[in-house]
Amino acid sequence: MAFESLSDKLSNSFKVLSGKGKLTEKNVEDILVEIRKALLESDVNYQVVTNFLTNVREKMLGTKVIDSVNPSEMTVKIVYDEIVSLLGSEHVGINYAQSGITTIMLVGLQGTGKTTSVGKIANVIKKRDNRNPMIIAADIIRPAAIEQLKVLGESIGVEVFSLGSEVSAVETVKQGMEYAKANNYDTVFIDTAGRLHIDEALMDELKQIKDLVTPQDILLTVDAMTGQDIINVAKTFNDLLSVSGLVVTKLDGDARGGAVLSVKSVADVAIKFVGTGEKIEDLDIFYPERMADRIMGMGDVVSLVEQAEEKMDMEAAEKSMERMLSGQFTLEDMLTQLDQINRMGPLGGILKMIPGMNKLTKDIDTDDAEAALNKNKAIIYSMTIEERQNPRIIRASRINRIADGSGTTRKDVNNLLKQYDKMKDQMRMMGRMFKNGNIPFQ
Ligand SMILES: Nc1nc2c(ncn2[C@@H]2O[C@H](COP(=O)(O)OP(=O)(O)OP(=O)(O)O)[C@@H](O)[C@H]2O)c(=O)[nH]1
Ligand SMILES: [Mg+2]
Repeated sequence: MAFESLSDKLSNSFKVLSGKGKLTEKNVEDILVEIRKALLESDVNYQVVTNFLTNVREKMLGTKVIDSVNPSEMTVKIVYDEIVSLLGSEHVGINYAQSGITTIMLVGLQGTGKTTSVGKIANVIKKRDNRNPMIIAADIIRPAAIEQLKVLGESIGVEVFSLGSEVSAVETVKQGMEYAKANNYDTVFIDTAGRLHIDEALMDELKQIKDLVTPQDILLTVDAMTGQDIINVAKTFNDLLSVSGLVVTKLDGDARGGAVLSVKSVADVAIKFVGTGEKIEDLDIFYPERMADRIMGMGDVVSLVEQAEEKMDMEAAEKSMERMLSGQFTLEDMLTQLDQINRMGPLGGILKMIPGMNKLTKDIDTDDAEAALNKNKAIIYSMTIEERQNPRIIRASRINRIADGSGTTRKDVNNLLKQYDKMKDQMRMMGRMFKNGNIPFQ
């Protein structure tokens, strides 16, 4: 399987941090050296590696280290996110036409898997997207190409249109499109001829076909086994034809995988499909996260990442709870809480259990609640720092100023202050319960 050794090397590099309680600049540099080695040895493009490490370093040094999340978990998460972003972040699907026939043209060098991929993708969209596809055999160069396609089409129940090898590819496509229209097909695949190298004759023919039908998708097949070369191939095809997506084939082989990791960021073409074997069902629709899971090579990387996030949230929640329960609750804390509720973070659930806060958040799912939250935030924003930290000084004249400043009424400001007083009392009470050994919220 491709990426196997990259996976091993990455997992090994994370070990540099195991047992380390804290992230220092020194151990950040240590692990970056290891990650760099892992990427370069796996054939990731040099420039891509450099950018990758810059981003990881920045995130590692910029992330507040939280005691309960160990540095190696944090690093796994940061590297994982960076790989996802390298792979394009977003899933890009087939670019179906709003109306009329969607045409998908497959291009690529000889033997990279054009014909096989046409069959695989036609099969998938027929079943999954309920499309009614047809295939045009526009490879008239390789003697057995038409026959290969016909056998393939038959095996998936998709009609293959061909005019034999005596009629030119462009003419075949022209008549094929008319045939598709007359027969109510909604998706047409064009299987084109491959060449050993990119040459003018090939590009001319592909351009003519492109100009004739203006396909919604031009998918370039690249063979993962050919390594860094796929970057140049992708760039060249993209320059000449404006490719809309890549089909990376033969990822089931033992390709080092680095080129696949680099191609999106260097050639700026999204990967849309991945071929994982010779059989018709050996096709993955490309999702950056899934590929990142695979590259990280840790079956449980996703749960690891989730756990790390959860722990970070819990830690933040506990810290703020501690403060509040020790009676240090200020309007500033309240503002932070309102912000958190706004973001609907996991803290929302905990906050809802706090008496008092409950009132402010009870209609949390409605637009009204959102407006109320924002109003309360606006009121606190209109206060001075001193007022936020010591709300007792807020009397009549200050209330007028705050109401004016936040575009609210005196009543709104008074309500917020009452709410705050109540919360503070309740926090104090709970704090005492806590000290007496009772556990709140159970
Ligand atoms: N292992 C593996 N083999 C594949 C994959 N995709 C294609 N192949 C094999 O690669 C070989 C070439 O595939 P084709 O689909 O004929 O490639 P092509 O680009 O149409 O080739 P030409 O038409 O000759 O340019 C065949 O033996 C396929 O079975 C894949 O994802 N994994
Ligand atoms: Mg072919």
